[in-house]
Amino acid sequence: MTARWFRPMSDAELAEAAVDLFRREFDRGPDGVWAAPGRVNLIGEHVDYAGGLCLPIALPHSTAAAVSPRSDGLIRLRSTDADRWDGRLEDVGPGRPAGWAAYAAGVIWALRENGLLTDDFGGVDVAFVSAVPIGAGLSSSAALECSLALALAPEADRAKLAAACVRTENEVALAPTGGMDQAAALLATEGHALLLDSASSSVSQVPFDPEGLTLLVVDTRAPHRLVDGAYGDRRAAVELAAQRLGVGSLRELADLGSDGTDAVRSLQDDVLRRRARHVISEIARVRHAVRALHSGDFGELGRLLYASHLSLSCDFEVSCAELDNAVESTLIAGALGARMTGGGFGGSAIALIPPERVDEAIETVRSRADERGLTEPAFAMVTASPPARRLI
Ligand code: GAF
Repeated sequence: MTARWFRPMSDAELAEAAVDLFRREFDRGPDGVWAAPGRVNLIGEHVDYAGGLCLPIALPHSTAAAVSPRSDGLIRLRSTDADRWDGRLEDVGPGRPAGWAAYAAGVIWALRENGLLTDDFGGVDVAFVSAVPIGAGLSSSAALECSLALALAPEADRAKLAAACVRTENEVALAPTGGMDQAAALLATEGHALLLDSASSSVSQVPFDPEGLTLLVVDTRAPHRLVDGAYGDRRAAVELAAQRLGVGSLRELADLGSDGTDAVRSLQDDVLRRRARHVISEIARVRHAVRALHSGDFGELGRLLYASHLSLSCDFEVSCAELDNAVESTLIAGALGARMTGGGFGGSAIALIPPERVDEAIETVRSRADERGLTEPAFAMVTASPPARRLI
């Protein structure tokens, strides 16, 4: 049996598919088509909402939005992956609408709230086509939000667009996520990982070109949902740990080095202590990873990836059988390092692996998944790709 792949679409394919859907649904052509990528995070997981550092790359897989304005106050949303949604501008606000439309219509509300759309905005028709697999922990929702945000406010500062898309998730879709995914979609650049400092919201580009190595993504295809309570529980625990330790965020302790680690040890509650230990140690690993990338030390980067996975699995408890299998199997097959990426509880893993070991890694992941009765995973080989952009 051949392995299952999830493939990117070229910009031309995406644009054509989005225009086709738009024409079929609305009997006219769009004014333009914009796209935004999914992401994998190399390292720095579950730290963005603690003021931490993360290091995502943009994927070659993008979501496209074909868009034309309206003047009658209607919003009409279409997607190849979801039901049609029609509503009015006044139907959109905190907590509404429900479902996938929150992530698209919510962008309009958030852009207006943040002063990035004029008050006379009169509605819009949108057709989405996505090559980012949905529910795979690869930020399909951020790709959707950011493609539409760029279409509606193309001249706006990209960091401001990202902030509006985070408001969309937090306040309209009610998903208590941090800001990593939207920053990656709008601010990452080709050939680089984006070093995001969530404390200051500042970003810098770190060259990511692992010459002679492949970055393999394993979509476990296990169910994954960030609006489920577990993500919010982790965020609440991290915030409670900071409160008990008398700091505004755990980042403040991470910046103290061993004094910060000692402070975390003083937490009486075992669960809070382990959650905080993950955050502090993960921020340190990001700093090491940036140094490893600058010096081209991919062996060290690999060790950091696996240390991150162990911390996420043991201290933060957001891994699962499917993710552990992807990580262990790729390591057995010769990966330099591997880890779950994104929010966890399902979703995807990454492995940094010599190209001649990729086939064996895929076969090992698949056969061990089969032995354990796990869903058959899907694979992609990825490079650090361009951010959100206009296609036509
Ligand atoms: C999800 C969230 F959307 C991000 O903000 C981040 O917290 C990530 O999980 C975990 O690092 O992708």
